[in-house]
Amino acid sequence: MESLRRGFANIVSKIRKVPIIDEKTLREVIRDIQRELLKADVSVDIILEISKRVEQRIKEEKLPPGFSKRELLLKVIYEELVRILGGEQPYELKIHKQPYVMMLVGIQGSGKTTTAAKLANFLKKKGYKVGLIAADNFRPGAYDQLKQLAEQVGVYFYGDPKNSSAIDIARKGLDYMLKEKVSIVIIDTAGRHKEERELLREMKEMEKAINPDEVILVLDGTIGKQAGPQAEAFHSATPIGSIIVTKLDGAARGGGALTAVAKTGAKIAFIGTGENIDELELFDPQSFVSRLLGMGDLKALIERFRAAEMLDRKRAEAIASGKFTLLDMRDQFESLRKMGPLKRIMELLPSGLKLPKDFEKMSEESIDRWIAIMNSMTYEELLNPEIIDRSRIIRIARGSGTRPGDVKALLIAYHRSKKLMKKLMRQRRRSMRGLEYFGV
Ligand SMILES: Nc1nc2c(ncn2[C@@H]2O[C@H](COP(=O)(O)OP(=O)(O)OP(=O)(O)O)[C@@H](O)[C@H]2O)c(=O)[nH]1
Ligand SMILES: [Mg+2]
Repeated sequence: MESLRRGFANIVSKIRKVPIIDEKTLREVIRDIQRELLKADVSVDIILEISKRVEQRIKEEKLPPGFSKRELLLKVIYEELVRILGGEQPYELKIHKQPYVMMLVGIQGSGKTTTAAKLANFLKKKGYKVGLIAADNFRPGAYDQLKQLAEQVGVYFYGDPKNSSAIDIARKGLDYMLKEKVSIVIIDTAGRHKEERELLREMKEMEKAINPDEVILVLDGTIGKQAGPQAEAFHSATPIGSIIVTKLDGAARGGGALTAVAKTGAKIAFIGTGENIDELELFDPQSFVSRLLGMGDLKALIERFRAAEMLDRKRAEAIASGKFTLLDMRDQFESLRKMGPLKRIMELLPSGLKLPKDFEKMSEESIDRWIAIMNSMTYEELLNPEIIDRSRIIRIARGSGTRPGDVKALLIAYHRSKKLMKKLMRQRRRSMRGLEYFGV
């Protein structure tokens, strides 16, 4: 995964360095992302999907005030990578009964036995009383391998190298664990068959006989996107509760395995990142992507976006309840500026119309200044102008290259408009009642 990390770190630093995010840089960035994902063995359809979505979202999504296009691009890349890795909801271990029985399945050499011990170690550290059962009576040495690991971790163990029936071993093992009041039992199975079909059939049999609470598929991360079809084959034989992808340390194709598996809809619970007993991690797409992009401040950026999105919802509520905010005022000024020169707009108005005094004094420059002031405010300030105190006024003035007096004048005008709007709303409501009569 190291090369993928380096690749994405380069993309991020490029996004931070380019002077502007225009169409050309966007195309370049998307091409860089494609190249990295291709190197990681991510399948072409997933790569095309992510490229299309990044491009589309950058074009269509509106930029909340106080954010740059650069930040939006980082956020979109982050979110799209999280999405292809399984989304924001990570796997959750739900131990709902005792003993809770987990059965590990997977093809030969995928890392079942090692992972069984790692998982036992992980759960023991969480405070559970854990037991391991060696239901692999096929591979010579399988029993000793797990027994040794169980001793190393310090958990309960059951196995019987003389018994030729794996199902019988599992049953007897469960009896033993029940007697010992073990709370989580992990059953290690054989991955003997090169032929997948035969293995799937056996797995089904074992599953029926033991009825485990969770079947965990162990997949070798070095096989890349092939992990997808393999996960699907297993899943159609027995519903897979969760997946563990192993050997992600140094696996250049790890990204391919993770995205292919996530696409099947199965939850990746853990990833194996080394041969040692403690090299198992709960898989959380969000923290995985944060690390991949190598940015500690990314989380803060995403949180700022989330906050802005929440304020967006609040704004919708404010509009629905008829509250007039600085955002509305800015919208009005902006559309006024788009209409053309002020003088011409004035000429178009009916001659007898008496304009408010403020309006007559207004010039293009003063409107632009007010827009600049409002652009220097945070979204929260625009929505709740009441919170703008002295220190905020000074900051806003500095940010917009104006004087604090200008900011104050704007706030006074806002309060006057707000009162006026209230009055107008009341009048309109009254006259609406009249208009209803005419079917308007
Ligand atoms: N680098 C690395 N090696 C791993 C990881 N997980 C397992 N291995 C290695 O992969 C090899 C096979 O692991 P096992 O746990 O024996 O695999 P298995 O699925 O039980 O194999 P069978 O019992 O033959 O089906 C061993 O050499 C492990 O040390 C991992 O996350 N990283
Ligand atoms: Mg094994």
